Amino acid sequence: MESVKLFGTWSSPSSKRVEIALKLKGVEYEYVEEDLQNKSPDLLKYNPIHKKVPILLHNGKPIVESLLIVEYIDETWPGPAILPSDPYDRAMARFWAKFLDEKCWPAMKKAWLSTGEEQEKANEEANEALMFLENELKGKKFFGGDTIGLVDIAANLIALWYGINEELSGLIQQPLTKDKFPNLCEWVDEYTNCSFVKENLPPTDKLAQLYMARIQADKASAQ
Ligand SMILES: N[C@@H](CCC(=O)N[C@@H](CS)C(=O)NCC(=O)O)C(=O)O
Repeated sequence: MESVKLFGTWSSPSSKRVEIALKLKGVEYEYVEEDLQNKSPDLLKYNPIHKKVPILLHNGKPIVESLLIVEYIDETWPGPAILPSDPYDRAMARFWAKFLDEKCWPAMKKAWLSTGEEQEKANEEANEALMFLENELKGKKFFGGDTIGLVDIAANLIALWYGINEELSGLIQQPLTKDKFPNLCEWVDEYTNCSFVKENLPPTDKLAQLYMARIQADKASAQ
C-alpha cells in the first residue's frame, strides 16, 4: 500500500503549499507536525542539507523544497492539473513561482522589518514586486486562470500575510491595500474561499501572535 507522509509546521507557508496541493489532488496523507526549535531525527535524516520543512516522504523516499514537491505531486497523482500542459505556460508558471520566492517575499519581509529611510526604500521594492503580480492577475480569477495552479499555491504566503493585516497594522506598514492592489486583494478572497484552502489556513490570531513576536524580536535585535 502507498505511504504518504508530510513533515511540516502549522505556520509555514511552504508546508501549507504542500498540504494544499495534496488536498487539491485528493491524496490521503499522514501529517507530522515538527517543532523547529527541536528538530526531529527524521527531519534531519530526510533533509540533511537544508534541515527545513516541508518534507514529503512518498513510499519512504524524501522530496524537499516546497515548489519541487508541488510539481512532484502534480506528476504523481491524477486529479486537477496544477501546472499548465503548454510548455510556454508551464515555464511562465515556474517563473512567477520563483519570482515569489526570490523577489517578492524577501522584499515584503524587508519592508516589515526595516525602519526609517531603509523602510521607505524597502516599501518601494515590495510595492514594485506586488504590482507585477497585480498586473499578472488582470482579467483572471486565479494566476492559473479559472482554476488554482502552481503560482496560486506558491503565492499562498501573500494570502496568509494579508489575513493578519489588521492585527499587525500597529506594528508594520502594509503595502497591500484594496485601493492600490484590487486584483490581488480579490485574489486573496477567491483563493482563501476555496474549501481545500480554507480548511488548511492556520488560525489568524495564533499566526498574528507568532508574527508579532518575530517582528518585535527582529526589530529589537537590529537596534
Ligand atoms: N525553500 C524552502 C523553504 C523552506 C523553509 O524556509 N522552511 C522553514 C519553515 S517556513 C524551516 O523549516 N525553517 C527551519 C530553519 O530554518 O531552521 C521551501 O520552499 O521548501
